[in-house]
Amino acid sequence: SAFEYAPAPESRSVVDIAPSYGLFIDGEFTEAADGKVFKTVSPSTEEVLSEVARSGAEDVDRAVKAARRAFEKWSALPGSERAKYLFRIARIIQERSRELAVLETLDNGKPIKETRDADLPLVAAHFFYYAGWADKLDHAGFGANPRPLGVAGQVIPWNFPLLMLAWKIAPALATGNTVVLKPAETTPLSALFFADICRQAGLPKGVVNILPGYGDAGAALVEHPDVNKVAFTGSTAVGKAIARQVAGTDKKVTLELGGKGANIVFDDAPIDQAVEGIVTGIFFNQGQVCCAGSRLLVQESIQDELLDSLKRRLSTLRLGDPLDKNTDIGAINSAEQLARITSLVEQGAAEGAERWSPACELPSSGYWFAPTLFTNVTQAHTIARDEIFGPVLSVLTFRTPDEAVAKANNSQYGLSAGIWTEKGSRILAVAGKLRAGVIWSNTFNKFDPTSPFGGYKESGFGREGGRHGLEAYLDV
Ligand code: TXE
Repeated sequence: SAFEYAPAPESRSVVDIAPSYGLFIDGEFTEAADGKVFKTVSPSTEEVLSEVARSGAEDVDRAVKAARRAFEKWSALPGSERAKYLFRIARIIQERSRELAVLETLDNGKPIKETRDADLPLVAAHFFYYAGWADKLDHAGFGANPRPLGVAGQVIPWNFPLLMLAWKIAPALATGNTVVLKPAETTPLSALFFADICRQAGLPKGVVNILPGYGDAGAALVEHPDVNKVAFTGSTAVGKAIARQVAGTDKKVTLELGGKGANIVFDDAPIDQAVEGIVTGIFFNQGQVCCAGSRLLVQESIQDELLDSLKRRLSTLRLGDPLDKNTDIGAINSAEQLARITSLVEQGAAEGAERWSPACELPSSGYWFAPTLFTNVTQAHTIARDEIFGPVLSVLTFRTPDEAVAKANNSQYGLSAGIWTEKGSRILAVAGKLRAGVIWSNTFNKFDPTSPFGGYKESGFGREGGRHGLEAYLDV
């Protein structure tokens, strides 16, 4: 079975999960005003992990009011004082990273290898990085005395729950804003754990408020008249709805939406290295990554060799218990997401693309999808156009660099791209023509807090990360 090679898994006893959690408003955990709750389940087992208070409009109002009250003092603190809190939060995240990694893996379904080695180090790095900015804002070219915007309403998705929280909260606090954040309904636990870390760090009450709940709570937060800045990561459909909602108000908004990244492999690329990059590009986090390299564009002359090698590599991927340190492919985050992936894959086959998966037994409970490769894909196919957000790679071919660029840019999205070649001049020439916010060469899905991240076209607007990420939270 998928579990037979599993050595002792990282134990879930590493982290205490309470049977129920409240909302975090004004430094206290509290019930929802209407008493509503929802269950959060582990996608790999369907076990109920906890029952969580569900925010409604009244809770949003309470939280925004608390954030507004806290804003007066927080924004008046010298940057060096705000930095101390952020450094403290960063250090506590490091100290508690084992608990957080297990918690995130349980609530999200992603492999412990990823939460331990990618998510958590990046989360801490983000807080360290923005802590370093807090006392330097006057000297960073924003002009004298740049001002925070006020209360930031932040809505995040489930694919990198804690990392998306870090991308949103760290720059907001460094610049003197206060925050009301709504985590996704399928992954509320690490954000609530983070609320506890804020208390442990002695963060003043109301500076950070966490409102677990559904889309209605997100919409109420975006709508609230006392929210000055909206930051959203999620689907393009909801991003457009939010853009409509804030149009005609004075709210600032950044949107980080879907993608259909092209991973372009030229005939001079080292094949083994490219195969690793393709695998990381689309199977990291089960492909539930906005900047995933979900379209492989391979130069026609090396197609056969590359695909043979890729198939051999996919046959070695281990799918199963996400708490097992050897697991490469974990569970899909929810039944809804699994249904979305399944339906797009069926459509791909129905439209005539050729489907291939390695032999791979799926566990009997939980939400699972085998790594999947589609060849004979044309640009007209739905699987070459729509974001699947799953472990599914669509392979297209090209003959010339210009054709590669044209195909890569033939998308409603423009978030990420990859270029594999030994020729430096080609990297620069091709990168200059790609309409994507993030372009990797000879690597993929590498993240760094110093680098701005965000999309062209329907992948959204605004940048998170780096110096640019501060601008979104300042009046300059
Ligand atoms: O996204 P939603 P879903 C893409 C991916 C995926 C698809 C659907 O293709 O298959 O979106 O995923 C909150 N006002 N991405 O349905 O609904 C919601 O509660 C305010 C790409 O999960 O956009 C959650 O907190 N908020 C993406 C968050 O929005 C609303 C990551 C995201 O959920 C709302 C996730 C509303 N009207 C999905 N409706 C990426 N860019 O990485 C929902 N929400």
